[in-house]
Amino acid sequence: MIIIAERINGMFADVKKAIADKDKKVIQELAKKQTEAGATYLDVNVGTAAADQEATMQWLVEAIQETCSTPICLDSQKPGVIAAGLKAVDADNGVILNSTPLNRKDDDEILDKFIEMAEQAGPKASIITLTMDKNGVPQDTDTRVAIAAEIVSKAMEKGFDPQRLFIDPIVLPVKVPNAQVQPGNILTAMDQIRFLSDPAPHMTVGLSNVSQGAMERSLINRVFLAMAMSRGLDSAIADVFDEDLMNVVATSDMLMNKQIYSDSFLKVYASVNK
Ligand code: THG
Repeated sequence: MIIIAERINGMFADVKKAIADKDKKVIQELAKKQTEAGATYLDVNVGTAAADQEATMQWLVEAIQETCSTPICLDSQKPGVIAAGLKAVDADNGVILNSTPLNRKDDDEILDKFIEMAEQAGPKASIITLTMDKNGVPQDTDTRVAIAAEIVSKAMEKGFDPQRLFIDPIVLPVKVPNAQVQPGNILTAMDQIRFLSDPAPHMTVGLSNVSQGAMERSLINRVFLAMAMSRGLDSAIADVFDEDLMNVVATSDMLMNKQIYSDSFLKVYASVNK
């Protein structure tokens, strides 16, 4: 399971303040701790408050790379902010460009831009694409799958290996009125998205979205993660500081035969994924 640690995001008050104060230490501490907790990648999102998003992205990447070599997941829907991050990022280490829709009303070519930036960054660069287009976020399974199919075929046309694609079916908070059907729709979409190419494209989700505003957040996150992993989810943007959640990751990998069973499988998972 590819775990993208979510905490370096300007949506969190401590990160927002660190950005405003140019306080590297807070960011570096989060980078190190998330790495120790099992992060495969570190998500980096400047949030909405940053005055200059491009300069902030670059500053965050530089600060992180001074203290750890965990690959970075540049999180912005603005190609310019991704490009700024790429200037500083060590792409030979691996990098994810997160995220682009299939297309957007004001930018029909956004997916092409992300693919081009990933190609320029080198063979270890992947992209996360949302099953979303100029009409917005689909609410049903079929539209999600149809958009995912267009994403995969566009990548193939451009000679971009589908294995460098992470498809994100967009998880919405279960608590939103009338949205309670969404988690089920997403699982059904995953059943189909995994067969769009062989080998399958990666699939990822912003896991914590599902429990936003709800009680029992960790429980909701954990159960949805286990359900999604059984449908082929092989990556998630998640809270690595939630030990129970990380144990669910290890256990689901073991139950899905991705890691050999031993009585100490939890410890083995933790040591292999440090
Ligand atoms: N898909 C992709 N990228 C994403 C998302 C996605 N990036 C951002 C986000 N969604 C994933 N990251 C988070 C990070 C935090 C939370 C949810 C998703 C979260 N934050 C607390 C909240 O809103 O309640 C903030 C708490 C605080 O302020 O302290 O839940 O879907 N590709």
